Amino acid sequence: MKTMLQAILATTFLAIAPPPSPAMAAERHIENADEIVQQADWNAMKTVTVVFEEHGYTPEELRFQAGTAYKLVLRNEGEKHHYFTAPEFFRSIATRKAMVNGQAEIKAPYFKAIEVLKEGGQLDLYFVPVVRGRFEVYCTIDDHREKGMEGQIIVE
Ligand SMILES: [Cu+2]
Repeated sequence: MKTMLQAILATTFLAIAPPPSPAMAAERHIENADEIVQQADWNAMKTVTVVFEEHGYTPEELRFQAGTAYKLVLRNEGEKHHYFTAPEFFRSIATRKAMVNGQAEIKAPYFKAIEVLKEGGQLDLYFVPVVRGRFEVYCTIDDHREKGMEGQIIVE
């Protein structure tokens, strides 16, 4: 099963060297994303949590392994609403679904930005990183980014 996934990944972007910069990342979502999601080992899924506060993400730097299944927990513990805006990153991954507090499940090929509401809002994103590289994430509300609400996402 894993070999199959590696084969699928190899036909996508992983064979490209050096890793693409964010500007070179796909303008559309990963074409065989459904296949990548189906072949991934979800029993071995890793959970990564990012906490939003005024004005920053903790941790500031996220690292993922291409081909591994992840649940990315986005939790806003701040007093304001905040965005997790990362269009290049979202287009570079195979998205399985987003879940909101176990009450709603959203299936979409990819997202551009996710707003998590203040004082405890949470969204869980299930995905498989595909394209290796470095991507930015930032908050687009008011001057939050200038105040430090930005981070790096590294896919190895
Ligand atoms: Cu913000």
